[in-house]
Amino acid sequence: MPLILKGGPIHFGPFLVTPQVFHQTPLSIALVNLKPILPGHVLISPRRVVSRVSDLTPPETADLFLTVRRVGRMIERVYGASSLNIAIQDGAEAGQSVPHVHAHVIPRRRRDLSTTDAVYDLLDGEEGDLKRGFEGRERGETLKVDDEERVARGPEEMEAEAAMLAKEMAKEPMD
Ligand code: AMW
Repeated sequence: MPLILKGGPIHFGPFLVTPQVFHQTPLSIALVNLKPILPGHVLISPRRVVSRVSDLTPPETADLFLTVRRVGRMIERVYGASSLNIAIQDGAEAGQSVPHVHAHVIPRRRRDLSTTDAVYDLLDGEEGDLKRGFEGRERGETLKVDDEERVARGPEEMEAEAAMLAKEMAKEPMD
């Protein structure tokens, strides 16, 4: 069943992601990832499409991190994790591929990757594309997203995960 959301279409950078959104506040959105590094890897963004953390207003900045905190707590519980990576690549040279501020929230378990810090290489893998994407955009090309090694998920899988996570968010305390 499609997730019904009030308030019209929601964009993540140039992408329409309304069916992938599992939580929203007046200023922030949380969506499932097209190419998660690990199961439960989600993204939190300001609702407004701006590239850099410095573009955010103070209320957007506060709301973004409050949303990261609440969503992170839920993700850790639902995916049976005991830690989280919370990461923002703020600008192309820092590895940002989608020019819309987003915090990665990645649930972590003991020995889930070859090394604990391998997650940074995997995030880094995304950034190669992001840089190419920005450079292409400057040349007037369509924005390319993501490394080609990880497989993009289909809309049905992402919608099902978003519906499951929306239900789990409803169980979270308000604070
Ligand atoms: W960056 O390298 O900009 O810090 O991260 C971009 C993230 O956005 C990656 O995790 C990538 O998988 C994800 N992504 C790219 N396109 C979409 C999309 N259409 N919907 C959801 N996530 C996406």
